[in-house]
Parts: sequence; structure tokens; C-alpha cells
Amino acid sequence: MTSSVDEWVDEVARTTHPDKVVWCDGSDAENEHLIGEMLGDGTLLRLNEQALPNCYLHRSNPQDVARTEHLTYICTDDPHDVGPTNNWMSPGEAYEKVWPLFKDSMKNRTMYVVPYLMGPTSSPYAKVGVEVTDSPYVVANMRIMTRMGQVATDRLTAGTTDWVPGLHSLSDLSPERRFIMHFPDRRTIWSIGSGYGGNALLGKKCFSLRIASTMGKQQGWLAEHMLILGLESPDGDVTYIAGAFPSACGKTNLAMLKSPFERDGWKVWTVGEDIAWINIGPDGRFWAINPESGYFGVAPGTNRKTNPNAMDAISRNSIFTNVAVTDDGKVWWEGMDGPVPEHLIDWQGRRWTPTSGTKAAHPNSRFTTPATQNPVISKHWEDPQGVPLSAILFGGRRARTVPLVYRSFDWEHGVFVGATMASETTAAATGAVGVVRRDPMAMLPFCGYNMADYWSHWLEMGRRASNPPAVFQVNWFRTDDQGRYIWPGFGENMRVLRWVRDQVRGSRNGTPTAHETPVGVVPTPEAIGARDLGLSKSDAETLFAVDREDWLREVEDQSEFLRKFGDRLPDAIRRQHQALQSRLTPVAV
Ligand code: GTP
Ligand code: SPV
Ligand code: MN
Repeated sequence: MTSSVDEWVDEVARTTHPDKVVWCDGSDAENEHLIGEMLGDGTLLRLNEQALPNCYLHRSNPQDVARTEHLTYICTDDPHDVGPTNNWMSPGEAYEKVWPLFKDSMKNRTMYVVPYLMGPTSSPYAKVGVEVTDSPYVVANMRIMTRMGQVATDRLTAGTTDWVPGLHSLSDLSPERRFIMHFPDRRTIWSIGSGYGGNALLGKKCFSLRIASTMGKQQGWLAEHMLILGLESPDGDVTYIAGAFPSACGKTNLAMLKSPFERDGWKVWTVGEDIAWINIGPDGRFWAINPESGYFGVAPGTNRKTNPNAMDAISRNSIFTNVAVTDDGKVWWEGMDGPVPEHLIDWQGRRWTPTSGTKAAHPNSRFTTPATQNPVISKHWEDPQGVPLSAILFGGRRARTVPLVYRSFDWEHGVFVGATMASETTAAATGAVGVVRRDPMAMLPFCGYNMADYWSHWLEMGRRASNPPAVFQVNWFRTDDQGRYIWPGFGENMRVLRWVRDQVRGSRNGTPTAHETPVGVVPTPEAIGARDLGLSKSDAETLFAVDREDWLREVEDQSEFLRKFGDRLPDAIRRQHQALQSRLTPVAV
């Protein structure tokens, strides 16, 4: 390897004291050997070999089942550079407080050195990381989620200097000694005390969002928590749409959508389902690549009806984390097809029956599966320049207030809509579930610098692009008085995608399909096909309603949030907020 990688690995090994150091090449043989070892020590359990060939179950420590946002830090000299929405620690304090936790943390363990590439192999936008970890489970997941091994090593030996070092150790898995640390100035990551998902697979949230967002700010591009899909219309044309929804709010499902209108020629192709890196092309459009090569998807709720493409993808070569198992070694989770089994082994390895009164699978249980197994993978998913975006959707879980879909008036208004979006919290992070919080651009836990500066960067990107995407907000999660979701969601979201395409490419038949409201442009119920769906009149009304009182409360809550950013808040955001307020306030006559 290059001398700088060697030096860093030596330095880490001198502190963490592993038994041995293994440099990973990403080969099948290496993977088989690792899997064998993990089956041997119980880290992995083999699933039914006929039904789920080469699939494994991992049960994580019950104290380590989701990202831990309160233990996630951005380390800069000046606390103002991380802003009010991030946890800050000075690099000096990090060295004093967190570095010592790595001392001897890999004793009696193997240290794996994992070079990986984020982005298609031939893409000029792809970037190299090197993760050092003492978790073979992390290595096996990184092998699915990133282009790991030789392809990355080749870039390093070819002289890439801006590679991102990431140090990861399970240590004792204690939440008291758990820290997820980011040093944007040195483009370095340290993670200790967790083996789970976004805390431990450092290529994902730590590099591709937190560190990459700071690179993007400096270099003029965007690292976003977005799915990317291609919407094929009956004329065979494909419109690319990106969508930023917070964790566990529907990105994977929308990106893999199975169209109910396939026979009419409407179809979705997946480019990415969690992260997008966006550059401005020579044509003045936004071009997006998916830096990942696999899906780390939410298991509960996934079934043949909601997401048949995912069910096909995860039927082989996949790792399941914290799901339940049936007597015949198949996987099970809440929302799985068919009747609930009489007994199961739950996510913690305990006997479970329908009367147990607990969830059999953890609500944040996940599958890790290679992107290439997705039956609707886009043939452009590895295009080096990415795909050109016509629209960006911002979406969240909102029981009230936000209609099914609306379009923003222009780029500046669209950035404001993203900046002020909110969503109910989910099991993807530890803490209370179902609490509405502001989650700008679905990046609240992932933006590596001051969110106000990030909005300035978004505004600037729109000014630089001659043809930026149109911006929409969507909400699949509006409920009625009984708390039931009004909108059927999943495949039926195709109806919203079709309307979005009409908005950006021109209507199909010239009849009016939308009307203007104070918050944005809302479709007519007919344009979505509310009647074909059998929605009652009152449900359809609720779904498309923009209630003045609700929105005035929303504006009030937005004020409180925006105030936190003080002088750093871009004028354009302040202006947009005032403009929304005055559109909502009837003029006295
Ligand atoms: P992360 O991987 O955490 O970033 O999540 P994600 O945004 O990819 O969310 P995902 O598609 O995995 O969906 C999360 C949960 O929401 C799952 O339980 C889905 O079944 C459910 N879900 C997804 N789309 C819809 C929808 O249109 N309607 C409803 N009601 N539920 C949905
Ligand atoms: C998310 O929480 O947004 C995820 C899962 O995609 S994790 O990889 O754990 O961050
Ligand atoms: Mn995510």
C-alpha cells in the first residue's frame, strides 16, 4: 500500500494492539474465510440454505441496535463551524477523551484494513476510504455496501492522496464509551463502542454524508441523504428524480417501487436508495451518482406487496441483522407476508409466540444486500457522470399539516421548503419515536458543518446551475382521526411520481392538474386519481388540504428553529419564511 496508508495503519496498531493485522482484498476467498470464522464463533448464523442461499443472520448487542446521534460529534476548532444542530468537541478534547479509549481496544482481536471506493469505479467523482476495524461483521457488510478491496487499492497506488481514514473498534460495546467522531479538517473518522450500521460502516453516513458534505461545500458539490430513481414514461423516456426523506421514511421503498401501471409503460428504475453525490454538469443541470454498491434496508414492513423487488433482492447473498427466524431457518419480521408464525426465535435469540407481547424483529432490523441483485436496477446506475436530475422530493412523516405532495414556486422557495421540513422520529436512531422534529433536507444527523452555511451552499448551487431541479415536498404518512394512514403508499406512490413528471416535463393532456396555495402548487385529487383508489371524499380532502391554522402553527415553529442560526441564517431563507407567513395571513379589508 502507499506509505501514508502504511504509516496510519502502523500508528493505529501501536495504540489498539491487535493480535494480527489482515489487509483485505475483497476477494470471494477472503469473504468465505471470514464468514466461516463468524459461523464458528456465533457472530453469524446460517439461514435456510435452500430458501436463502448464502444468507446469514447477525444478532447485535441489544444495547447497540441503531445510530446514536447524541454520541456523534463533529470536531472543529470553532464550535460555530458545526452550528446548533451538531454535537461539537474540540480536536484537543477528542484526543484527550476519546483517543485513549482506543488503547488496547483490539487486544486478542484481528485488525482488518479495508480499502474501499465510494462511487462507480470509473467515476471521476468516486472517492477512496480506508476503514480499519476489529469487526469481521463490519468487513462483510462493507464488502456489500462499498466497492471494497483491489479497486480501491489500485486508486491508492495510483497516487490518490485525499483518501479518508476511518478507525473503528467495537471495544466493549458499552454506550458509556461509545463515540462517533468526525474531523472535517483532517477528513478523519473515529468510531468506538458500536458495531451497528451507520455507526460502524464508516463509508456510509460518516464518510459519504458527514465528511463528504464538508468536501462538497469546499469543492462546489452536494452530498445528500437521497434516493435516486429513473421514472420511465410510456414514450420510453426516463426522468430522474432524487428524494431526501429522513431515516426509515421510505427512500428504499420509493427507489425500488413496483409500478401498478407497468402495462401502461410507467416504471421505476433504481439508481440509489440512500445517498446521492450531486455535481453540476456542463449543461447546467444537477448530475447525481450513488456512492454505494449495496442496500442497508429496513426489514419490518418489507413484503411481496409493499416491495416485491426488495424481497427478490434479499433472497440470496444477504446479511440480516436483528430479524426473527422461523423454525425452518427463514427470516421473519413484522409486516412479513402470510400469517404470523406460531413460534419464532426473536431478534435477541429468545423463544417467541404471537402472545409474547413484544416485537419479534427489532423495529430497526435490517438487510444488507448487493445492489446488483435488485431486479429493477437502472442500467445507468454506474454511469461515471451520474444521471441528470429533473426533480428533488423532500418528504417526511407528518400525521397532519403537509399535503400528499406540493411543488415549490422556484429554487429559492424549494431550498426553504427543504430547510424547514420536519418529520416524526423513527427507530433508525436511539431515542423517542414519533416526535416531530425539524430535519432539514433529511440531513439533521448527517450534515458535517453549520446547517445555515449548508443552506447558503444549496442556494449557491442553484445560482450556479442554469437548470436546477424543481423541488417538491411529499408526505405519505398523513393520518385520519383514528391514526390510520390515509394514503395507501408504496406502489401507489407512482401516482405522485407521474404528477411530478407532468409538472417538470409538461402535462400529458393539457387539462389543469394543479392549483396554487399559499404553501405551493397542489395537485387536483383527479390528477392523482383519488377516485380510482376508492378514497372517500373526506379522506381525499384531508390528503390535499392546506389548512391555514395548521400552517400558521408550522410557520411559528419554523421561526423558533430558524432563530437558532442567528446571523448565519441566509437572507433568502428569512425572506422565504416571511413570504410564507404573509401568504397565509389574509389581508384585512
Ligand atoms: P433508511 O434506510 O433508514 O434511511 O430508511 P428509508 O428512508 O430507506 O426507509 P424505507 O424505505 O426503508 O422505509 C421505512 C419504513 O417505512 C418501512 O417499514 C416501510 O415499510 C415504510 N414505508 C415505506 N414507504 C411507505 C409508504 O409509502 N407508506 C407507508 N405507510 N409506509 C411506508
Ligand atoms: C439511516 O439511519 O438513515 C440509515 C441506516 O440509512 S444507518 O446505516 O444505520 O445509518
Ligand atoms: Mn438512510
